[in-house]
Amino acid sequence: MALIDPHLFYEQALVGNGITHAFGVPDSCLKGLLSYLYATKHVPEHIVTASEGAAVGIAAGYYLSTQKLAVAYMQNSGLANSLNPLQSLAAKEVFGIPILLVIGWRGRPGEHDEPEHLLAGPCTLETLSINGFPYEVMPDTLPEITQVIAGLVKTAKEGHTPVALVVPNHRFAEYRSDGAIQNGANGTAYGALRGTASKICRNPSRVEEWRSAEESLPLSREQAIRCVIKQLGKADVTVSSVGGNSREIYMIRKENGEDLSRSFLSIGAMGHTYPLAYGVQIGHPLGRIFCVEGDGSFLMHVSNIAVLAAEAPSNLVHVVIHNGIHASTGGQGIPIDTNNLLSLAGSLPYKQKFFVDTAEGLFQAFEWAEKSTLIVVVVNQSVKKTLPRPSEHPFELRDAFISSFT
Ligand SMILES: Cc1ncc(C[n+]2csc(CCOP(=O)(O)OP(=O)(O)O)c2C)c(N)n1
Repeated sequence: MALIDPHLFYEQALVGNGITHAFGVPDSCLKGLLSYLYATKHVPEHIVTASEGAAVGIAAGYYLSTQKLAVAYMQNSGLANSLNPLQSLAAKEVFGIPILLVIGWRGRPGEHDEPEHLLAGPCTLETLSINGFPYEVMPDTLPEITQVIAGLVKTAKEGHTPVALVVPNHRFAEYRSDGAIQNGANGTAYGALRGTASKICRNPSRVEEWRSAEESLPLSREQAIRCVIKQLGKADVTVSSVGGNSREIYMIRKENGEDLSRSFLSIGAMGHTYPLAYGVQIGHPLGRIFCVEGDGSFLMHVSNIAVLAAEAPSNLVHVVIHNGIHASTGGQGIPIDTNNLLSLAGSLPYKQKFFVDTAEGLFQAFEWAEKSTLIVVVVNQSVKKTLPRPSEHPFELRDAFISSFT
């Protein structure tokens, strides 16, 4: 089957059907298309949102002011995040707002996929149909796709309803533009990181900020995670977020010949890592809990942190790894620059906050953390091309983790 060229998809299947705007959270099935949009379309034509529900919200508002359909894109694991605004804002039973959902289909029946996709995958079409959202699975050729989207747009407009194009894996060709977006590097986010990392600012009243005056960021995500693992005490555990963060912890633990009893790898549930770690802490008052989370995951449900962090105990340390991108899905930027991310983080009610970008700064923060703590570590965007995925069944990982408390 020939792979679909993202540029032709955009021009023919979307613009050809009157759609010029797209908002959403990245997904690896849609990687080629999203890398193309990220490199060539800018706000407000293309907006990477913090959560899938926000994409539906923007698409609904855009329709209200333009009477034009927009794309709200997402991975099927994020469909649940978007169901509230779909059901209670856009649905034909409420305001009847046409939106084209473009949904990456992980865990499609018959295809091998990771455990976190095995429930949502087979339910995806059913979830759409029980909610009354008409859908089509993306066909193989561009003319067929263009025709299917024309039909969906017609249904959406006539039926005053969201509709969905469900996209199986490996359908889009990779987008390449003179190497500009390979391996996660991207103009906007990287520029923002470089620009703000070159100053040292110390504001002990609210945040301890030790960032080097170097032009380039010395640490990668992997090196930052190595620092976390290195300083763990005997009773300390990690709880880590979806994607590369957990896979790097897995890799390092294996390299060290350690079992996984002191690391819970939360392979799904993007955005819910801090509440998960908070829950672990309730039954683990003695050791420290290091919650290791990517900046995309941190942003997705940051309001949970606003509620929890003030009362969080002294043994919970939240390490947010700020690389400015969704590295695990191909490097699409996160929708906030470093200054704003740090301002947001600085306003959250942890008792201690550290912003660092070197190993020395990170180790110092670990040493000084003695209350509910946030450490934002600003890292560069280099990642290994391939990272191991846990070969153990999630039950095995769960039981190993549980065994460290018994
Ligand atoms: C609810 C939900 N939406 C989208 C995804 C797809 N997804 C998997 S990893 C990832 C990127 C995570 O980014 P970040 O937390 O910044 O970590 P990084 O990959 O940069 O280390 C995304 C969007 C998902 N797993 N779940």
